[in-house]
Amino acid sequence: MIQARDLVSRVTSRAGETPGKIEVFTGAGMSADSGIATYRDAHTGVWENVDPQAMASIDAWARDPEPMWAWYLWRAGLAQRALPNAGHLALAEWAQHADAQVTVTTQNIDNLHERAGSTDVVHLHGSLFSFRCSICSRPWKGEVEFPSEPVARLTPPTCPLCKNLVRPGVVWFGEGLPAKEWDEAESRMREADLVVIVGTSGVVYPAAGLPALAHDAGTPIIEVTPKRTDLSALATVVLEGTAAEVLPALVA
Ligand code: BV8
Repeated sequence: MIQARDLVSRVTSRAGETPGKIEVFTGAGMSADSGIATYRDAHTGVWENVDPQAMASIDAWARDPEPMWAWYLWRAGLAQRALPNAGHLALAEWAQHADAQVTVTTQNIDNLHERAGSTDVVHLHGSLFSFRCSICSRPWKGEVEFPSEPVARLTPPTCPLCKNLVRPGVVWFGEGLPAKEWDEAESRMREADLVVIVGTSGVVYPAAGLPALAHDAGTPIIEVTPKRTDLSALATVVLEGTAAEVLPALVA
């Protein structure tokens, strides 16, 4: 932790100079302490009970959208009932009080960073709380009820403009990431003076390739994770522990 604190103080104590830039890159482990299952942790991963290809891909939607719509609304309800954890709150606190610019780029589709008070959060894989027409892509802002229990099927609404099905505003496997968010994430990684990676296995591309941009630029990287990941080799220092334990200590 000493080395991590030294990396942080080098960025935040540039009195008189332009404030340092800290980019925080988060994955499902960031929300684990809020009770939201991660994707790949064996005993709890959200995909433990669901086949990822069956539920998070375009052809699954084309085949049968109703189970997918039910699964996403259930997950949105889980996320809505979850609370930001001490890790989310520490990051929001850091952005408000550090004399550095702290930005968050997340692979997560929950809204816990925002609800903790982080302001400029980039979502690489979309959000459980945004919806759009599956054909004309018009944003859909209608009323939607999140089920409190998992249900097998729900019928998606239809787009008022073209009458096609409304879909979740998330990125499925085989789909490209949103261009604006991707470009923003790339430039943040390239311009950061320090990168903090929290709670991602580094398995899902192209998002998992982002920290390499910072590493190639010689930027120090702190990784916060309970166990080593595919990204640990890029880290200057790996802080073993959970987001809710380590981030408050690091920010303090
Ligand atoms: C694309 C939204 C092309 C939906 C998600 C073979 C090799 C390489 C790549 C591929 C390949 N085959 C296919 C691909 C591409 C594929 C991919 O990467 N597949 C992987 C599985 C191999 N990628 C894609 O399809 C992407 N699109 O490539 O498109 C293209 C380009 C242009 C035009 C058209 C097409 C799209 C990927 C996005 C998929 N959508 N989510 C939904 O959620 O339903 S991905 C999903 O995984 C989430 O976003 C999640 O965040 C993300 C990454 O997972 P992690 O966040 O890392 O979560 P994970 O469980 O893995 O890890 C959690 C970590 O936290 C663990 O390390 C754990 O130890 C740690 N942890 C646990 N507890 C805590 C903790 N840490 C801190 N505190 C704790 N308490």
